[in-house]
Amino acid sequence: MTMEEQLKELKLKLEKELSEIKESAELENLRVAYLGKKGSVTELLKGLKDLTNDERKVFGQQVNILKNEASKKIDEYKEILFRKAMDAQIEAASEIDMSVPKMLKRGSYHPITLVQRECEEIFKSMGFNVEDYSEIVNEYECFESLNIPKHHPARDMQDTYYLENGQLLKTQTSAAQNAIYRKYKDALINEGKPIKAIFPGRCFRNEATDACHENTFFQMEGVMVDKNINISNLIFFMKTMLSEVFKRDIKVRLRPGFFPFVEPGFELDINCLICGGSGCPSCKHSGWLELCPCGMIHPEVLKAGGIDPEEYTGFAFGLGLTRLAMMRFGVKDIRDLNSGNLKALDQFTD
Ligand code: FA5
Repeated sequence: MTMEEQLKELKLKLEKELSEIKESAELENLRVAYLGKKGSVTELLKGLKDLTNDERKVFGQQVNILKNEASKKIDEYKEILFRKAMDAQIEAASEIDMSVPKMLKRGSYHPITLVQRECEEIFKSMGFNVEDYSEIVNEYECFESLNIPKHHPARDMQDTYYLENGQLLKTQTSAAQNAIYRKYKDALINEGKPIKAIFPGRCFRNEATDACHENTFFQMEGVMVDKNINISNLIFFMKTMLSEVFKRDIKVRLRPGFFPFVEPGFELDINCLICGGSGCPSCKHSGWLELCPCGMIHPEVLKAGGIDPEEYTGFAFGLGLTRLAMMRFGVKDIRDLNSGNLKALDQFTD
């Protein structure tokens, strides 16, 4: 076969083989087979030495053209294969939700969220509005409007984090009471609509943590104001809420409690469900857990909210939502709830 025929055949063979290639590994083999040290084109170049000077000039040029063309085509093909691979990857990726971490199973609600929602549903079914309130408040909202003037010793029990502008992180959901009274007082006074509201929220206190105390925890405040509201109304709502949450009879006790914004004031404790009442770290070994202080709203607090205490009375309670979640899900240490440890948390939920 003449050199010319060999060139022609090689060119056709290369084009055919290139068109059949599907993967870049095959393409690399082809490059070696044609352009490698022992490749067909390289062999042709080596054969030039046996030709005459004139022949070498002509064919040398043609072999070099073939070599450059082959190299260019192989590069072009490489680019085509790369694009195809990228398209396939993009198509596969579009079926995946990239925002979901690959290793995690489907998320679940935090135990406190679940208990909060349950309580909200219970109170909504009894005609209460659910209100939202900010975590950063001022001293008037958190203390003064609640009958706790500056330098009152009750402030010592609720040290918190103060901002440079004088605002503070709220220590209790009671901080929203004044705003709620002001929001609904006109409807109460002019239309005779009782104020019935709950307001769950995160609270902050600068205090040492243990199995039943956190520096950041949730409470859910509830208030009802109307004519002739009394302690039996308060006890009815407390009992209904607890029996709905626990779906069984729970032993509770009511004892006197001091809060400057209620008169009289009570501490509502529940029998510790972790130890059954025998005493454990979760209940500070007392068998009882302080869950929901409550009482009849102090006349000064109603006055500060624009409501005449001679005409209206009301009750307020401050449910410890985080502690309720502990009891509901059998969480022995309150700190697990803020730990962000999924292994600890997802055992309590589906
Ligand atoms: C109050 O915060 C009052 N504002 C509650 C109140 C509202 C009384 C309306 C009367 C009328 P106390 O500081 O006891 O009260 O907290 C209320 C509940 O929040 C406690 O019973 C407890 O369940 C929960 N709680 C308080 N401190 C912590 C804490 N450090 N960690 C977890 N839960 C806490």
